[in-house]
Amino acid sequence: MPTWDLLLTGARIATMRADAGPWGLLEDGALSIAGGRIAWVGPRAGMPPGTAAETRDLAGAWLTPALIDCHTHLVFAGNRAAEFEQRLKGASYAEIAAAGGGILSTVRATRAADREALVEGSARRLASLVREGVATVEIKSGYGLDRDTELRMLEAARSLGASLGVSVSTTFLGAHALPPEFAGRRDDYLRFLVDEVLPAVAASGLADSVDAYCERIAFSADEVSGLFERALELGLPVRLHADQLSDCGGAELAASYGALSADHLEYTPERGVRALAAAGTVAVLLPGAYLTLRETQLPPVEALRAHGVPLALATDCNPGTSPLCSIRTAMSLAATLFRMTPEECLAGVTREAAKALGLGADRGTLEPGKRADIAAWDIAHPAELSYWLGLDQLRDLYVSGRRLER
Ligand code: DI6
Ligand code: FE
Repeated sequence: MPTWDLLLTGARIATMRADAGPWGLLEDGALSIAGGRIAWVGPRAGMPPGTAAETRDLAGAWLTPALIDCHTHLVFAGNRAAEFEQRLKGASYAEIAAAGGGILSTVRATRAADREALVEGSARRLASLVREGVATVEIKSGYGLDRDTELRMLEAARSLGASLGVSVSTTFLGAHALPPEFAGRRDDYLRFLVDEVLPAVAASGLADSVDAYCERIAFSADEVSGLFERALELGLPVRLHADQLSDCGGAELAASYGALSADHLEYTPERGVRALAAAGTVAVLLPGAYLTLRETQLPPVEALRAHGVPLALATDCNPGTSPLCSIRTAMSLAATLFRMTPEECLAGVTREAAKALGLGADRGTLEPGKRADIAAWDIAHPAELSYWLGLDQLRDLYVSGRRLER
């Protein structure tokens, strides 16, 4: 007879298994946990005999996979509220960037912050996500743009995860902007990234993937290619900020390198969508940036759906284009602005977000063998998770089978 560490009963369960009908739904379900993993999940009536060290009756609460925010820049110093005011008065994001503000203003603040200051200043943003049921967060570097500050950001990201008891997937985003000391010397900066910074990042083991900002105001497809080739040589998977402000061929570029994800995609044309589908690259949609920039070009949701591209959702939490520290709000925005269904929204922050991080086999659905990262909700139906704006409905969050104190 199996012995379990914890048995949860009396729950309604949205397993989010892709092969188990809408929401992967189980009424009157039970779920058992052993060694931090899901041991069994199904209707209570079909539960095999076993003994549990602890049993909890959830009295009708809903269980879903813990949420995953698969695209954030939440480690940085300072903020850009002043720039926000300028934009409200009519200045564009690109104009502010061209005048040395934008990303570079956060770079100045971040370079001046030591590791403790970065951790302390970013903890509240991560805590906001965790309070909403997020147990896995991707965090990018990209506000250092020199070797030491990039490494310091990645260290800060890792230590934040450890101190809040959640799991952090780190991404090196050295190709985010051209730093001032390389002004007019783009090729030199790319060579510096490829020859010096990327190898140091790979050797440090501090990054799980490599990202780049492919955009007219950032780096071209050609420039990104050299970086991606080196990343793959060093054994690091890639992902891309693609086609956010213009069609730069970003989706096709990401697909051609077998990227884990291509993110934003507002300006991606049909051929880009087809390339993502063929490569199995996850499309990560970021409605917080769409909202904040008052964008009007919608990402090609229907085409992505029609071609079977996996659709994930994330906050893009960053000080410039998406000061959003709420994954629940991202879900609601994706439903209202992008017309994603509530089920697609929940899949987008669980199963598909796990895929975007290369963690699809380990988490993102409730099934035996996966990590027991589970959210318990006081809701009547999981569609509510994409419906309310700003309502705290989380009852409990389990990370690797242990209830997180919030
Ligand atoms: N992600 C990014 O990296 C850029 N836009 C986006 O959605 C810019 C971030 C920033 O302005 O700091
Ligand atoms: Fe981003």
